[in-house]
Amino acid sequence: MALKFMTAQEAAEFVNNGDIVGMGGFTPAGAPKDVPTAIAHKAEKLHAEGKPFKIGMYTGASTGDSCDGMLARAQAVQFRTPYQSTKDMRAELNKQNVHYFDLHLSELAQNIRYGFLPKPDVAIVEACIVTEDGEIVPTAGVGNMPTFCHLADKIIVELNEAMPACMRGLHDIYEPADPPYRKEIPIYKPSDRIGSDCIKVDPKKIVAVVKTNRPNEVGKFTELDETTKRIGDNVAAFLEGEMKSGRIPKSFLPIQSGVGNIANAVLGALGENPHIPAFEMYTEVIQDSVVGLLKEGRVKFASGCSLTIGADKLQDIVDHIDFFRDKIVLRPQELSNNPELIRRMGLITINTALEADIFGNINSTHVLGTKMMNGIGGSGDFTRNAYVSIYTTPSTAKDGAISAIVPMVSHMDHSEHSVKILITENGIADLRGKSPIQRAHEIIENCVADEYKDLLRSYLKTCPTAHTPHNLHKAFNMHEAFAELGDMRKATF
Ligand code: 0RQ
Repeated sequence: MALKFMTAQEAAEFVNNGDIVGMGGFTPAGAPKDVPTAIAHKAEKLHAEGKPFKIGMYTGASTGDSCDGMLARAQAVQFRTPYQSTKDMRAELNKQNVHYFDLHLSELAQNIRYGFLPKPDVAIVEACIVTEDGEIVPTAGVGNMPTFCHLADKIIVELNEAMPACMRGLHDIYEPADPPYRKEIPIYKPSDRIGSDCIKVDPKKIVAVVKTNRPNEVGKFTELDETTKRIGDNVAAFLEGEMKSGRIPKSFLPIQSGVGNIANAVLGALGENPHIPAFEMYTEVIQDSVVGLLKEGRVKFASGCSLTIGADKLQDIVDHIDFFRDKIVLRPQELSNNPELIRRMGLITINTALEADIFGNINSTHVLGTKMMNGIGGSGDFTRNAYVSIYTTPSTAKDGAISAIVPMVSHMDHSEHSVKILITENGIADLRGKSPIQRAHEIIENCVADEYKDLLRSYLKTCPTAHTPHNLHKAFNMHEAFAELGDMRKATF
């Protein structure tokens, strides 16, 4: 069946007001670009004519500005899940113009298949190869592409000529059966492959193929500073100690590492530590630092859902594809973040907190308890099922006006039951086997910034004795001091 090539504007005509669209890719890597932009322009035109136009939007994780940014600015999104990180989408959902629900990334595909959420009408996916018999080869990110393609009635493919066909073979596409028919997912180590190298669809569903030529809109990391470097060194020191004490096997265990500047810095530090053996990664986002570590042999294998790396790094992989082909695999997020696999392989998980409390509860998502930052992403999938779960954060934010460690988190994503280790630039709090009050002392003495230690010690003194001592009148005094006086140091207890 001949492929129907057309422009992005023509393809956008397949998307109607009220449709639910499943966008392929994961992070800006592999997310569609030209068609979402054309949908945004279509929305603006219809709005100017006084006509309604909004879509529901499923993705893998975040996307780039040409997708989330354009659609947010065009007021073209009715609801959005499971993760986002662009400035304008964040602003729209915090204004409640977009109904956003934050979901564990491993769950979206099965939630749609189970009927908890409506199926997508249209899948818009980026590919490096699409064939007349319905083979679609993803590019740098997979996300929920297999399920979106399988469930949608219409598929629009962006054939991105900036993404070479030699990427075929990097992917491992597999969709688990649903209960009561689900069986064990037969991945026992990060390099195991269990699926196919492409997504196979009924070619009749491919209603449009749009040729594009666009690099991924992956942002740059900020340079390492003293704080991020010290956090990285503390993570490396902790893991080295665990290995020496025999709690982590000498052959080491696969690492998962979260998104952002801190996560990138931590991986760099692990790579540089001569006492940590070369390791494997089973993670969702393969960030910039991993490419260098693969080349140096410090990372032996990286299984992920996306290559969320700069254009120069992606080019490096393409230029040396024979070297990288047996060292990288990209899977759907249902597999990269699968609780069964995380528990089985014994992942060391390292994620970043916005805020932690003195008892070890973590807020990954809500600035000062109310404003959504990005979303929980995969952090919950990994933390809850880890061999050992680590949270990292600089001890302060906004030049010290915010302490990342507070009496009570203003929103909770990961509870004390799942969080085992907290690490800041000041040190390591090992929360394993400790009661709440013991954890509070461990965190205050080892992790909190010096300028906040006395404040948190004096908070504890105001708390009536109880298993988890809290003073409900004062638990948010530090947050209130920031809201009212611009500085948590001005809190009193
Ligand atoms: O603000 O951007 O205005 O400077 O938050 O903070 O220190 O640059 O941290 O880039 O590593 O991101 C948790 C957001 C950290 C990320 C989060 C302010 C701070 C700064 C960013 P500015 P940094 P990072 C797998 C895992 C959830 C999803 C996840 C995230 C900005 O890691 O989204 O883990 N995680 N997924 O100044 C108010 C505080 C603050 C604060 C920091 N306590 N209060 N503002 N900031 N602490 C990957 C996926 O799921 C795809």
